[in-house]
Amino acid sequence: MRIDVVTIFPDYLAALDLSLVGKARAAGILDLRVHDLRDWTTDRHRTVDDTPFGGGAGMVMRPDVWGRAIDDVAGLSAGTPDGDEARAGAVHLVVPTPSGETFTQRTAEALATEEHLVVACGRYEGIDARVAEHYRSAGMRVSELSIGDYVLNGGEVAALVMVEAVGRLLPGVVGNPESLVEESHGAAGLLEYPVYTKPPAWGDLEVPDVLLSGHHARIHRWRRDQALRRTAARRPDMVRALDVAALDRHDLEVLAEAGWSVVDDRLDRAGHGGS
Ligand code: 6GU
Repeated sequence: MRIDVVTIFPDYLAALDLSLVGKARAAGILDLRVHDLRDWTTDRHRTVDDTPFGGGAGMVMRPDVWGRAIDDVAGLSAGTPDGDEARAGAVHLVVPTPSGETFTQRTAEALATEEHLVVACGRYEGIDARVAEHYRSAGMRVSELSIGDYVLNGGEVAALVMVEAVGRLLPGVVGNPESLVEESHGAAGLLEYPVYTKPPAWGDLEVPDVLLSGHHARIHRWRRDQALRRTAARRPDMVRALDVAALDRHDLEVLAEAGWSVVDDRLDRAGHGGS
């Protein structure tokens, strides 16, 4: 996979040289290129922003500078002549923005199947809205994505989050693909169960006996119970999204103990039921 990140703060992305993503790059699994947006400015001051039409606070990033940058890293020639349609269709443009759709593990999985991502990091009040509109019209897939309901100063930290979440899903990046299966926000729709290692007693805190028992079926059941309890306690939104048909009788007992019961084929907090 190739990922081009365009930003006015390329140094912010230096962390991607480290750890797992760094290894993926070294192994040739990920071709990650970080670019300075100012390389596509044409004026002496290397201006990337201007005041918003209609007034208001802050600055907006100029579409002409972004257009040159994206055309260049996407391999499009300026003026969109023949052949560019196919190239535009091969690229998925990701624009981190707090006003985007929520980036989730499902989004990461979808993006991990792409051949070429271009990540356009905005600063200030954002990027002129014509940029996303233009590339959609040109046949590029464009995803405006938020990493959560809080405000950052720019798209760089969100880009780090997205590149790491996508990068670790590329075949060969995570050493043991099994570790991708049971983790939180996987297909089961549950948070991960608590984990323990040596020593078996730390002060007066002991590892639950079942985990030392070697009884794999019981360990599996205990972990699932813990995942259900944790999810019930911490993420009511995830409990409501569970497919009731995929839960067994024991799952429903654990959820009932945690205050959740089935009402009209959906889980609801006991006593808050439907119509
Ligand atoms: Cl993608 N950008 C900014 N600036 N703030 C955010 C965000 C993105 N996601 C959540 N907050």
